[in-house]
Parts: sequence; structure tokens; C-alpha cells
Amino acid sequence: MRGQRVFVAGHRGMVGGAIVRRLQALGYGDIVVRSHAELDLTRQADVERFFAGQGIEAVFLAAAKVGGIHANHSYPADFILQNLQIQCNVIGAAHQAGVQRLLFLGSSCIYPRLAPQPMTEAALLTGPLEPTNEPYAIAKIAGIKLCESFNRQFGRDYRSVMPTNLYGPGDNFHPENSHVIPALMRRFHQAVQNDEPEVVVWGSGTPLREFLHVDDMAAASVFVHELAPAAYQAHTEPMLSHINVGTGVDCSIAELARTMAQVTGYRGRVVFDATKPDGAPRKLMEVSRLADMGWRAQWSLADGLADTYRWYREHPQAHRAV
Ligand code: GFB
Repeated sequence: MRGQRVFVAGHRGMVGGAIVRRLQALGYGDIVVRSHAELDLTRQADVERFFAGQGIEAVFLAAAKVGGIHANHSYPADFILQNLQIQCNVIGAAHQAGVQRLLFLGSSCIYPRLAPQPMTEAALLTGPLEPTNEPYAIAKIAGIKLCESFNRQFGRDYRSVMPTNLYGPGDNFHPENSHVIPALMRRFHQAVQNDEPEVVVWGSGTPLREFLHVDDMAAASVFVHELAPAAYQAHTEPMLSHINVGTGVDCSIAELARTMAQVTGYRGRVVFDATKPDGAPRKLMEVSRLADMGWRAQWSLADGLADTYRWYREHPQAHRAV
């Protein structure tokens, strides 16, 4: 398996980059990557031409349009359209080119807004979604169903992993469009630098979130990819095939802000801006499927934030629009 020719879609992103590093560390020697300028994954003909000529044997589909609560709310059309396009093009072209194994990366926002906590894989499609990211969630649900449908109709082995909220080196630190960890890290860091007396945190501070270091996500992705088909099938069902990836532990946004203050050395006030949306009240993954397969997260949030802060200070320009 480690001698296979593997395409990592989205290697310039935080998750795709971490998957490439993990594959290299494990001795994968034939990793294919393409920048956005070299291959636009939203263009079907280009993607089909790429797959037809490459002899790819396995795919990690980590390319996606992603962002935090504000970006999802501001660009709903981009989020649903581009994610659907990328998924349809990559999964469809991979199948046409005879690729047997593919790993699709989704998100915990596929689950209903008020799903019982912690959320099992079986909570999928049991209730209404969180409105702030419904278009993105619908695209990710479609990705899972695309994989399952190719498995059922053509005997493919296309698997899906659903990470909880991710963070780490390589994240997007855009002030408005990023997720909460890079947003707060940047804001607390600037407050320390500029000796500001107050940092604003969006929402009420009460939402609960689970956070997973991207290196853990990359390790889980390669772990699931390498499972023998019988092992994957033993823990999944043909029409409930996705696997949650998380730590099994969550914290409130207010607690996260306190930890962030410690990590960045900030000693001023924290205020909550209730005019900003909270999003889902809680999103904790039930991770026993993956634990039963033999994988557990390694990083604690405190260590992971310190690692990310080290990286951010070395890359202060690490922000893009979305
Ligand atoms: O990280 P975040 O945007 O993701 O927000 P979601 C998490 C929580 O942090 C929300 C609060 O309750 C926010 O209101 N928060 C506080 C902040 N301050 C900030 C800030 O400065 N920036 C941000 N971004 N949040 C996303 C989905 O939802 O989760 C995506 O929109 C994706 O589609 C991702 O699924 C994993 O957990 O609310």
C-alpha cells in the first residue's frame, strides 16, 4: 500500500498539507500533488484529463472551500457550489480512471443542529441542520453519499472521515473568515503586542466545541485509508459508512478564550459580543467507531495550541480570504 501512487487533493490547505507530511513520514514515496494554478478541481474536464494520464492508485480528498461561522454565513453559494463541484469532479474522475481506494474528508457540521450529544454516525439525516453552515453541510453529506453510491454500484472502496473542528499549523488566520482558534489566537496575540486592555470574543461564550489538532487528523486519515477492506466494513455499513474523528472532549468558547489568554500571555479583559452568532450549541463527536478500530487522538488542547502559536509567530502572514 505504501508503494502506491497517491494523489492528495488540497495539499496547500492545512489538512492536505498535514496528510502529505504524514504519508512521507510513513514512507509513501509516490505522492502526487497539484496546486490550484496547476489544476482547478472545480473544472470537470481538467480533472478528468488529469486522472486519465496519471496512473493514480489512491486518493485523499482534502480539497474544500472552508471557513468559520462568518465565512459560511457570508458566502453560502461559494461554499455549496465549489464543494459539490470539487467532490463530484474528483470522485467521478477517480472512478472513471479505475481508482479503487479514496478517502473523503467531511465535517462534524453534517449532523443535525440538535443531535443528541455526543453525536454518533447514526445521527446523520435525522433532523434539521445548523442554519449558519447548512449549504456547506449539504455538500459534505452529498460527498459521503457519492462515495457510498460508487461502493454500492461499482464495488469501489471509497471511505469517509468526519473530523470535529480542526486547528493547527497551516491554519487560516484571517480576522473574519477563519475558525475560532486562529481568530482568537491572532486577536489575543495582537492585544499583547499592542498592549490592548480588551479582547472581543464573538457570541455568548457558551457554545461547546471539540477541537482536534490537524496532525491527529492526518494520522487518523492515513490509519483509516490503510485499513483492510474487511476491517473497514466490519465497523461500518454500506449506507452509514462515515467515521467520526475527534478527541471525545469539548470545552466552552469562554474556556477556550481563557486557555488562549494563557497561551499568548494576555492579561487584559475578555468581552463577549452577543450580536455575533453562536452557531450550534454543542458539537461533540462520539468516537467509539474509530476507537474500536484502534485509533485515538494524541494531542491535548493545551499542547496543540502552544504548537500552533509557535507556528503562527513564525508565519504572521498566514491568512487568506477563504
Ligand atoms: O470556529 P467557528 O467559526 O465554527 O466558531 P463553528 C465556533 C464558535 O466560536 C462559535 C465562536 O460559537 C463562534 O461564535 N467565536 C468566538 C468565534 N469568537 C470567534 C471568532 O473570532 N471567530 C470565529 N470564527 N468564531 C463551523 C462551520 O462552525 O465549523 C464550518 O461554520 C465547519 O462549516 C466548522 O463545519 C468545523 O463550529 O460554529
